[in-house]
Amino acid sequence: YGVIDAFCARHPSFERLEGRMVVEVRPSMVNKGSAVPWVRGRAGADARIIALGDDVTDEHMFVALSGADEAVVVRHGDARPSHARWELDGTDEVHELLAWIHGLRSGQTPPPTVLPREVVPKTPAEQNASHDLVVISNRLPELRSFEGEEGGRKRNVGGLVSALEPALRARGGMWLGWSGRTVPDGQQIESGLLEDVGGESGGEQRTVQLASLDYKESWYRSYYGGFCNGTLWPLFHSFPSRVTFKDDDWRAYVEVHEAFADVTTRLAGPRSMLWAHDYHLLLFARAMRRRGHAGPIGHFLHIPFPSFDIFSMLPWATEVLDAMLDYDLLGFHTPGHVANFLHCASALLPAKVADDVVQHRGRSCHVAAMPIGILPDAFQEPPEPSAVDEIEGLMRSLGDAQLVLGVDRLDYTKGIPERLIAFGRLLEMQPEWRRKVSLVQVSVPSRADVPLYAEQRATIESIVGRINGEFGEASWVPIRYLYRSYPRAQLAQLYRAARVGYVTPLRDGMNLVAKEYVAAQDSENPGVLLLSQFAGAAVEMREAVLTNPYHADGMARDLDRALRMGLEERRARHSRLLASVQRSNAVTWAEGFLDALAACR
Ligand code: ADQ
Repeated sequence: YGVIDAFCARHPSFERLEGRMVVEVRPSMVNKGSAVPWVRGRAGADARIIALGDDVTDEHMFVALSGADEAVVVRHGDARPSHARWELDGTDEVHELLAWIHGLRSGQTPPPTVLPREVVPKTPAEQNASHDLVVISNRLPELRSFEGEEGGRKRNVGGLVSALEPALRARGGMWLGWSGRTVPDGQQIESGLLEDVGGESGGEQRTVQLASLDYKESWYRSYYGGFCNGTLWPLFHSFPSRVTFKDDDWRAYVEVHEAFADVTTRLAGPRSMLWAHDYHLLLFARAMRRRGHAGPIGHFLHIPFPSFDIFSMLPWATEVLDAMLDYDLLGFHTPGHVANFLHCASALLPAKVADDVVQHRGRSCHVAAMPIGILPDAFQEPPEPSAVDEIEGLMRSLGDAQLVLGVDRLDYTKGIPERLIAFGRLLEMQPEWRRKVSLVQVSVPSRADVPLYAEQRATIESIVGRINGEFGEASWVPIRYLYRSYPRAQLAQLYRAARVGYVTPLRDGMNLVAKEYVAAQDSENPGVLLLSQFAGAAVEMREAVLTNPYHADGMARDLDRALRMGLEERRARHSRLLASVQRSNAVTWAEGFLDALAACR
C-alpha cells in the first residue's frame, strides 16, 4: 500500500480503486466504460457485445452498453445490485458459456449446458426500500414497541428503539435484524421486509420499515450462543475464565455476517447510510465493502472494549480488528474503551493510529466516545392508575423500611451475587440497619437457555435464601427477589420509591438503569445512586457514590454512607446528575452519531 500511495501521490492523473480482492491503479479518465466504445469501434457498429464481470468496477462497462448488448454479472454467492440483466454463478459457469459460444461459432450446435439466468427483479416493496438509513442489529425491536397507540400518538418503549426512532423516521429508515426464528440447517432461510410500521402522517415524518432474516439452527448455536455470548460477551467484559474459543463458532460468526450483508445489499440503496450495533456485527462493514457498498457505515459497541491483554487472547483478534477498520466510524461509550481499541489497533496491525482516527489499508476509520443516554422525561410521567396498585402493594409490605433497589437483566456481569453479599455484610457489620432497610432485587430473565445463566439464577436464589434465613424476622424480610420484568411506568415508581439505587455491575458498557434511577427521582427528596466504578456510566456520573463491587466490606460501608446521606447533599448530587442525564440523552446520542458518520465522508 505504501508503494501504491506514493505512486498515486507522484502521478495525480492516476486514481486508485478498491475492487474484489484487488487494488486497481489506472489513468483516472479511463474505466471499463470507456472500453465499450473502443471495442465497438473495432468490431463494427453492428456488433453486439456480451459483457461479463464480477467486480463493482465492471458496472461502468454494463452502464455503457447499448440496448442490443447484453450484460452478465458473475456472482460469488452475493446478491449485490447490478446494472446487468443476466447473472451466472461463479467462473465455472462463465467457462461453460464461453465454450458453448465458441462451439457455435465453429459450426457446432450442441445444446448449451448453462445459460445466464435473468436477474430476479426486486419486488415493488424492495425497490422502494432504498433507505437513506438502515439500522442493523442482532435483535429487532419488539414490534409492539412501534405499534402501540397512546392518545392517538405512536409510542415505543425500548431504550434503543426510543433513541433511534426519531432518526429513522426523519430519514425514512429501515431496521434489519434477526426474525427470532430458527430453521433446520439445509432448509431455506427466509429474509425480507416485514410490514411497514409506525407510518405517521404530516410533516417530514416518513415510514419506518422492519426487515428480518431467519437464523439456521447451527447459527443460533454457534453464532449467537457460541461466538457472541460464549466468546465476545465474556471476553469484552473481562471475564476470561468464562470464555470459550471454538473454530466452528468463529466460522458461524463470519457466515452470519455474510447473510446480514446479503440482505442489506438487497434492501438498501448502494449509498445508504448503514448503522450496525454491538458485538454481534463487528465484521459487517467488511462484508458490505466486499459487496461494493459505497455509502457510510458506522458501528456502535454497547459493551466495553477490553484492554489489549484481554483482547489479544482472542485467536481471531487481528481479523476482527482489521475488519472493524472497514467502518467509517466506530462509537464507544467511554474514552477508556476508545483508548483500549486504539492500543489494540496499534499493537496488532500495521495501522497509523491517531487520537480519533486509524488509517489502515488506505482507509480512514474514525473513532469516538459517545456515551448513550435515555429519554429522561419518560421516567417522570405520572403512572396509569392500573400500574400503581402492584407497586403500592409491594411498598406497603416493606412497612417503614427504607428501600434499596437493584434492577438488572439477570447476567453474571451485573454483579448481583456480590451485591447481595455486600447487603448481608451491612446487616452484619451495622446491626442497627436490621428492620430499617430492605433490598428489592428485580431481575429480568435473560438468555435463560444458556447453562451459565441458569447457574447464576440458582446462585442468586441461594444467597437470598441464606441472608433472609440468617437475618429475617416474622415482620421483616431483608431481601425481596423478583425474577420478572416490569413495564416502564412501574419501574419508574420503584426507582422513585427507592432511597438507594444499588447499581453495581462488575463491568458494564454504560448501564442505563443508573440514568433511569436518577431521572425518576423526586428532586425535592431524591435518593442516592450507589454506582459501580466499573460501569461506563461512572465516567459521567461522578456525583454518584462510587463503589468497588469486588470488595464486599467496602461496598457495605458505601451503602451505609448512601443510606445516611442528608437531604442537602442528596439534592446537590442529584441536581448535577440530573442535568447531565438530561443534557446527554438518547436523541442527542443518536443524532450525534449520525452527524459524525455523515461528517466522516
Ligand atoms: P444491558 O446489558 O441490557 O445493555 P442496561 O444498560 O442496564 O444493560 O439496560 C437494561 C435495560 O433493561 C434498562 O433500560 C432497564 O430499564 C431494563 N430492565 C432491566 N431490568 C428490568 C426489569 N426487571 N424489568 C423491566 N426492565 C428492566 C447493553 C449494555 C449496557 C448499555 C446498554 C445500552 O450491556 O452496558 O448501557 O446496552 O448501550
